[in-house]
Amino acid sequence: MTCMGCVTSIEKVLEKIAGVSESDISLKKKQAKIQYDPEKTNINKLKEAIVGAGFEINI
Ligand SMILES: [Cu+2]
Repeated sequence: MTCMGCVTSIEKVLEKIAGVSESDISLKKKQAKIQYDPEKTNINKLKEAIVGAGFEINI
């Protein structure tokens, strides 16, 4: 993740996932804060979506 384009891409991917209420991605820190409903989704699904979009993620 190196620019605002990447940030926007990841946010769009996350927004499409059912249960995600908020995503706050920091380019500087290379961190994403994601609020989600654990009954509707889980961290593995979020991870798969981000990896599927072509990004690396460490949880
Ligand atoms: Cu980029």
